[in-house]
Parts: sequence; C-alpha cells; structure tokens
Amino acid sequence: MYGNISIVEGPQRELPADDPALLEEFEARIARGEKIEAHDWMPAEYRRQLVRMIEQHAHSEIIGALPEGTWITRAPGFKRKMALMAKVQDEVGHAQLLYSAAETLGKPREKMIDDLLNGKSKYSNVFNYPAFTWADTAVIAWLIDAAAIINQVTNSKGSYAPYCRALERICQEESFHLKYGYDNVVTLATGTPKQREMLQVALNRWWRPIMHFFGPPDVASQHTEKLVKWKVKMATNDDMRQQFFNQYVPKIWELGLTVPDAELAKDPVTGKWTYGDPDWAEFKRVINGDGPCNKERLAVRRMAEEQGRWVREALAKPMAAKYVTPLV
Ligand code: FAQ
Repeated sequence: MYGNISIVEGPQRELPADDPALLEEFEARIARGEKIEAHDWMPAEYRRQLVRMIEQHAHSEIIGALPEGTWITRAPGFKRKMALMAKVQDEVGHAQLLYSAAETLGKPREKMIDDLLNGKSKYSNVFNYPAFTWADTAVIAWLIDAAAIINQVTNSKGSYAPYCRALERICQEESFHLKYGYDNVVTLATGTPKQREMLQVALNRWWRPIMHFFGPPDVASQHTEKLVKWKVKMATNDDMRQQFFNQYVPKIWELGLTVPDAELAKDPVTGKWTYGDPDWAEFKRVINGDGPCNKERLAVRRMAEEQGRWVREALAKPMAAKYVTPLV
C-alpha cells in the first residue's frame, strides 16, 4: 500500500478483481484513443504493468549513464568531453522524469531505488556490458540511442499521459545524442585503418546486446499482448526490431561496416528481415543478474546511494532557526 493506492507487486501476485463496468468504460476510452491521467480510474493490472515498465525504464537511464560516464575524462579533446558530459547529464535527467511519472501511479521513488539495488526490479540488458574503447561509446551513442528512440517515439503515442509526456521530452534530447553518436562513428569510420578497425570491433561487440534490447521475440514475450491491448506498448518487440533493421542496417553498410550476422537479410517478398539466433539464453542470463557487468553496475549505484544519503537527509530536515535569515 502506497498512500491510499494499493500496488500489488510482482507478476505472480493475485490482484483484486476490477469492477466490470469501470473496466468496460476504461477499455472503451482506450479504444477511442483517449489518454489516461493519474487521477483517472484504471485497472489494477494496468497500474502494475505501468509501474513495472516505467520503473525499469528509469533504472535503465541511471545505470545507462555508467558505461559512457567512465569515458568523460578520457574522451578525445575538450569538445567531446563537454558533449559527453552533457549527454550523461541528460540520461540522469531522463531518469528523474521517469521516476516522477512512475510516482504518479503511487510507488515512492525510495522504494523504486530499493528494488533496483536489491535486484527485484530489472533494467535494460545493454548496460551490463563494458565500454572498453572510445569506439564503444560511439556505438552506444549512435545505435543504442537509435534503438531507444525507436521504442520511445512509438510508445510516446500510448495511453498513459504522464509517461507519454516524459517520453516526448526524452526523445527530443535523445535525438541530439543520436547526432553526437553518429558524428563520432563517422569520424572513426573515415579515420585511420586502426580507427576503422576499432569501430568494427565495437560494433561486433554490441550487435547482439542491441538485438536483445528490444526484448524477447513476440512468441516468448510475457507482457506484450496485454500492453498492446491497453496501448502502453504501441508496437511489439519484433516490430520494433524490424524497424531498427530497416532504418539502421543500410546506414551501417553505407559506412563500409559489416553487421556481424551472416544470416541477416531482407526478404524481398515480405519486406521482413531474417537474422541468426542472437542467443536468447545469454539475454536471460544478463537480465537476471549474470551479465559481464551486472555486479559492478549495482555496486556503483549502491555507493552513490550511500554517499548521497547525508545530502538527502539534510534536505529533508527543516533548517534550524539560527540559520534562517529573518525577513525584514
Ligand atoms: N532488458 O514480456 P516482455 C535507454 C524483461 S532506455 C532487460 O517482452 P515488456 C536510454 C521484461 O522486463 C532503455 N529486461 O517485456 C539510454 C520482462 O521481465 P519482468 C530502456 C528486459 O515489458 C541510451 C521479461 O523480460 N528502455 O536505452 C528487456 O513487454 C543510451 C519479458 O519481456 C525502456 O525501458 C531488456 N532489453 O517489453 C541511456 C523502454 N526486454 O519485468 C543511456 C520501455 C525484456 O516480467 C545511454 N520498456 N525484458 O521481470 C519497454 O518498451 C518494454 O519494457 C520492453 C520489454 C520492450 C523493453
């Protein structure tokens, strides 16, 4: 129970049955394309799904700041340091917007952070991989931001208004990140043979995690059907992956780079891309805490939580009278 709103957490828990008349009216509103606001009636499962998804999205933004964040001091040149610092700052700002959107559904931010740190809540698979070289940061800023934009522009047309408003603002900032990432990629792709090689190696490293980024194939997705019905997700995982192939594979080829999947091809009849098995077992391991950097990422967040505690406590306390300047 959070305030006067009850959130039954975890997909396995039983939810109270919804009033059938209210549910019917709610689904009619969704069908008419109306937006749902925080104070409107909503089914308990809609609320639970939104909290799960928005919270995971918020965690992904703060954890997502870490692989690139470690490169701020090593970015080549002052201009790139400034640009990367601004990008990392934006990502943390996105988390703020998203935690606020999730809070409108009744779950306090402190509880969300606890659930990230105790491993109850997931965050995006991609941020559990290391950024070994500057080229890794270029691939993250270009292709992971591109993947994020595809997902978020699509879902910004969804049914829950506070989430859609946050996504609209986030997407505007993400499009700057994409340009910044593409600029870095082009610089490396048109640079020395060593720089081109570094870029290709980084692309090879990130390709599979990027395939996983859009979620499991539709046939294996637990939540898609319900979320599409309620217009929280405006496209399925496979549809978004296809959109990514359509938009970005030609751009990757244009730069003279190779996609590390010999089976990747567009079917001329259906217009759909076919691709090799991206190793869904690896995806499962990584999202369940056993990726190359999961432990390190959470350890850094725990340290930040501990070190910032005194600031949060000081801000929460009323200031002692002797420090308050009287108004004259
Ligand atoms: N990573 O039934 P589905 C960014 C989990 S923001 C980890 O298909 P759903 C910005 C899923 O939670 C990146 N876990 O799930 C940036 C569920 O587990 P649960 C984040 C994943 O929700 C850029 C289970 O698998 N974006 O990158 C993943 O219908 C650069 C079953 O899966 C968002 O969060 C995954 N990739 O569809 C920052 C967007 N995929 O909860 C810094 C909003 C699935 O039952 C640098 N979220 N799982 O235990 C969504 O659109 C959806 O949640 C999906 C997954 C599409 C991610």
